[in-house]
Amino acid sequence: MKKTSTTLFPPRTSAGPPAKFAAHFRLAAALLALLAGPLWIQPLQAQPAPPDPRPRVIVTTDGEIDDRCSFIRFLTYANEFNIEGMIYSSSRFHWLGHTWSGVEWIHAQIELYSRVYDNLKKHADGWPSPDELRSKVYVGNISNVGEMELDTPGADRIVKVLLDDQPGSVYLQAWGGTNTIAKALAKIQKEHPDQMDKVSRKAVIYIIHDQQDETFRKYIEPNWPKLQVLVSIRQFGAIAYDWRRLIPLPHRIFFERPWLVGNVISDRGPLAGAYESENGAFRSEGDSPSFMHQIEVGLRSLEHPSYGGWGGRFVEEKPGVTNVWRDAQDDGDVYKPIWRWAEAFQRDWAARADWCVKPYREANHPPVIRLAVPKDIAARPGSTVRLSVAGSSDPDGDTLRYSWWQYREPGSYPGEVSIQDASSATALLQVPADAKPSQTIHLIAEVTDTGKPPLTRYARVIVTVQ
Ligand SMILES: [Ca+2]
Ligand SMILES: [Ca+2]
Repeated sequence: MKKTSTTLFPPRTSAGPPAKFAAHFRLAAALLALLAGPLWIQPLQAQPAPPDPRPRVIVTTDGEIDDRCSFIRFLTYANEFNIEGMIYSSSRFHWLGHTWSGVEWIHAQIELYSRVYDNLKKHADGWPSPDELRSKVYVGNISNVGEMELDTPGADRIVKVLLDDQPGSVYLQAWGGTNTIAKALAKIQKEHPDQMDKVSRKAVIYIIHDQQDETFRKYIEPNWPKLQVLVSIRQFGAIAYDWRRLIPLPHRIFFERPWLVGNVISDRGPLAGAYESENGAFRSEGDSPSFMHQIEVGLRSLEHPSYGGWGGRFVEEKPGVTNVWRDAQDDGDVYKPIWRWAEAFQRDWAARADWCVKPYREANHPPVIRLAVPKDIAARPGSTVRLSVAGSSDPDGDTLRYSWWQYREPGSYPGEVSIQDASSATALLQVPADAKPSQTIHLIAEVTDTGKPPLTRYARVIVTVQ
């Protein structure tokens, strides 16, 4: 039973540093013991574990049927995040007493997760135990649409995480209204006004549709102008109820009944089996982009909202006024920043469903990308830039296929570039002679294995013209 870490960011265990680093620590300790004797060992052992590099995330959800679909996918990626909270919240569609799905369904899904947890651990490190997940479930502000007056355990949990001293961003996902998040921020504003700058730097809010209640536009936006907010107003629709109309045909088959039943729902255990499909076809997961944004697949999407990744791509709404980012368009299509990755993220999810039930050797695991050139490169117009992911590997020993392509929209050079050997691990970019200083060109290395289902990981190189 082979077990490897398939995450790019190894998880922290409570006993010490991430698994990949632990080996280095042990080796370093052994070498030091040989060289310098035991006196040197003591300070090394006393070093604190490095912080968990995974994104810290808090889900707030209104429990709609498509939230429940999204949550099943979320749990199959639970090892990719440092999950700090899963919080019931309201929306203009759902609140206590109004088409409300109750405050038990998250626990019910965690119960299903507990039945596949041991098998998931065969495939990757970092899975939270079911009890750890249960301890992070809270009831937030659910009494009415937009209610942000009551002190609730959910809002208090957000306050606690935002005020703590752990490094890194905290991603607050609004799968419903923003009212529980707004309540937490209002409490910080009232009781800890000196912490507002820190919280503005630390929190990132990802909102699915800004009209699920009025608390974002009426309270958060005017009171927290520096806080980064990504608002998916339309692009989430690509994988919501209207997916059949919005996803082009080559990608659409990964949402239709034959593919979904055959690759995700059927024979993949109780968690995937509980997916509330529409007669076997994809129903809707309008809220999934809010966490797919934080799955580390190599696209560097957390570095800047305009870069784009599995959770979509964004442009600044009111430059210089607020830090709010809204839907970008790729090729003039507001849905393309999501659906352009659909084949890859659906197949990736199918592999996760396999991980729920299959032994390591019978499931696929994604390639591990090794970027052999700097991720940021400065180059003169007319020059040739070497791009390389040579040395990338696959934990299953699969053959890798490569595709280098220009992601034109996030770059500021407006034209198309020529890439030589674009289907090889190492390619050559011809920087256009008419490129102007400070313009940027984004190059994506898409690396796909030959496993079943084929899995894709990426690297992004950003060339800045000198
Ligand atoms: Ca929702
Ligand atoms: Ca593989």
